[in-house]
Amino acid sequence: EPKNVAIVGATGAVGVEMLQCLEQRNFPVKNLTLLASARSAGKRMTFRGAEIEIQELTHDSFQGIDIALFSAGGGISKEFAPSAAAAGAIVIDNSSAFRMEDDVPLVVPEINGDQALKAPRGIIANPNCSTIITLMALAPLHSAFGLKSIIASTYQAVSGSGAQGILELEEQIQAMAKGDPITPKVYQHPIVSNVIPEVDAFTESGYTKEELKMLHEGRKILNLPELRVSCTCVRVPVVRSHSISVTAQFDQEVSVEAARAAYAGKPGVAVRDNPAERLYPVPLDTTGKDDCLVGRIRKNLVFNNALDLWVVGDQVRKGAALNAVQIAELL
Ligand code: 2RA
Repeated sequence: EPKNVAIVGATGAVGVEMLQCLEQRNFPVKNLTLLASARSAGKRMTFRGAEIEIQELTHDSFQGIDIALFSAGGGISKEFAPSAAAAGAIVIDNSSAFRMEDDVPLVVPEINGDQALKAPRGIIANPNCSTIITLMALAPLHSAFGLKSIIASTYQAVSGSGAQGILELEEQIQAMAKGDPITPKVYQHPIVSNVIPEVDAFTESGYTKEELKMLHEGRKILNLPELRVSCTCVRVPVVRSHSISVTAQFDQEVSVEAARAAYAGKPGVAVRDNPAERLYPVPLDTTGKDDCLVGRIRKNLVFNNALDLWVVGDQVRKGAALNAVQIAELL
């Protein structure tokens, strides 16, 4: 029956997309509460043709809320998610704040949706966008051949840095066109006509937090504690879709035909793979769309029982907002 839903971080790139997903998927919303910082309070957003005024987020914002979708950064989630849960809401959190907590399920509905029904703290975590998109391509292959290891390089859209990232790329494209100087604000280097091998903070290991998310979240979501993952995450001048180049090793013999067949009937992912027709996934084709696309499937030339593939998906949608709304639909 209809639910009272709150979006925390309603004005952010993901928050806006969450509202659109609720609307487009006809989620049974009784009342929609939009919560954001004091700076955004008072602004209005439109939901199902009606204007809704944004309210300032406080610890008392969750009375009567059934489902609270959070996408306002880890700090806000850490501070306010417990209050939302205490008020009786189920929290679906897009930040990394709770993902690795043992009593918080980390859910991609098409892969481990049943976990969403076991949320003892009233908090369910949405995985990192590049992890979701990569696993949408690997889960069907894991079922078919038994996944052992992943070597991945990501090509991550600037939307992963939020609206500010999209603005930075747009501004720098203009500046470059006019021959104006380029002063990076969001990233360490110019992102226009460049690629930056630094997503999230560096750790002692030399890997960034983003690269380690693929390892730790991949193990938890697939329930494969021995899964080996080595990942390089790169920011590229693309607006909204992440692309990932993957080499995956399996327990069993693999073939391209069997791999393509493994995707048949799998929701949320589709094969676009026909080299003769120069058909393969590209970011502009997945932007604004629900499905992740997989192509360039071929047997790896170095390792046994290994496949190379290329997967692309909309970072704001399936990488964040859509996945969160799909978890809400499971509830
Ligand atoms: C990024 N995955 O792309 C991170 C957070 N969305 O920056």
